[in-house]
Amino acid sequence: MSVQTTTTQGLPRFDVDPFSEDMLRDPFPLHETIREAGPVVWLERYGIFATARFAECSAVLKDWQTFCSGRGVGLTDFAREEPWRPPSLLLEVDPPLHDRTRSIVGRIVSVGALKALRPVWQKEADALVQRLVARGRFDAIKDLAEVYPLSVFPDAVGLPKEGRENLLPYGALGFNAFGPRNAIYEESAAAAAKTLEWVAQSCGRDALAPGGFGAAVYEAVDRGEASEAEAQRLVRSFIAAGVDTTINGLGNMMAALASHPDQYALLREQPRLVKTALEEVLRWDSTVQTFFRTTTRDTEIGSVAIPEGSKILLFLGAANRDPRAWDNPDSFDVSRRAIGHVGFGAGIHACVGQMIARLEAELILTALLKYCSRLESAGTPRRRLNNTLRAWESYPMHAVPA
Ligand code: 8QM
Repeated sequence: MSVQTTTTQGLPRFDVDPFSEDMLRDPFPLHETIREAGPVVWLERYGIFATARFAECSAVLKDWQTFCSGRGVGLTDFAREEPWRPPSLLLEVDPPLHDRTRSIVGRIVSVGALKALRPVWQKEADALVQRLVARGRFDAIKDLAEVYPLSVFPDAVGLPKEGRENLLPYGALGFNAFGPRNAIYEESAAAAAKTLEWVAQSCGRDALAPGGFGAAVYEAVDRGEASEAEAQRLVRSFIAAGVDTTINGLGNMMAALASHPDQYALLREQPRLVKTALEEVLRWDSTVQTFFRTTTRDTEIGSVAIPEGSKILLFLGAANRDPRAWDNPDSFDVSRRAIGHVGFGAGIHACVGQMIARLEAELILTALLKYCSRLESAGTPRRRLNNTLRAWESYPMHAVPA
């Protein structure tokens, strides 16, 4: 990979822009270059530190006292610049506030709380997959990955039926906003301008259907655990974090399977591998590619001095392919023990909704294995570029009925 590297006092320095369209389209060569250059590097373009190694990413994620989230988990330092929206009360705050909000939401999406949803979501997954397999040819993104989460998740939150077309542009903006204010960001900001009002309205107590995740947040208000304004912002987190992530995770799963027919065949033979396969998808093609932290004090990573107030970019997708942590990291192997990857983060901010994401993916994959004997790519896939998410715009597929 031909990117400029210089080194001062043991710190490799790069001029490359990881958020350029070329790098987002194929980030893996850059990941390897940065990972091999050292435990921490300096990105001249943005004046920030970065790490692409597993041990360093994990250590940073687990040390919330030194590497805080309250100054934003994107490139923008909230201590210097206005965030594009009021900060998330889960993602962009530190303890003690974080622990209170996290425990409210954690209870709402716990394994026990999701039990009742499984049969409903399973019926929906079976019907959708059966329909697509009967058709034979379909677009794994437009017809499946974008359809399934939208058919189950907004109802579970209790969002209004009207206006759900706002969810995708809002989510795309949210994830682009963690990156720089480049053309990708500006385009999605323009496309999402009209969604902000609907999102704010839909997070209010009166907009939410009884029995859903949203209403459960307001029950916490009624018990005195949060204020009405906090509840509105916590419901916003379901919208911001729960839609695009699962859509693109499912899309990446479909792409991984269609491009690895041997692995699909292995799953058909050994369906007990479904759960490990889902973790392997997240390791091999991490939906959330990057997050940032900000240092609260002078510190060190791998004997590199990091001053207080520094932004550090964590290449989660690269960490998940670090040869120091994984054998044959670039090979997609559904029988691998991929648990422990940082695709859901790590530490106190580890994805609170991960059981929802896993449930959706498990139900779709199980239905596929039941109804489809072979899954093949059937045309040229097209990428969707996003500053944070690994995403497909379109992925034509052909399914052979079982
Ligand atoms: C990313 O708004 C939020 O609370 C929020 C938004 C995005 C995420 C998490 C939380 C990690 C999926």
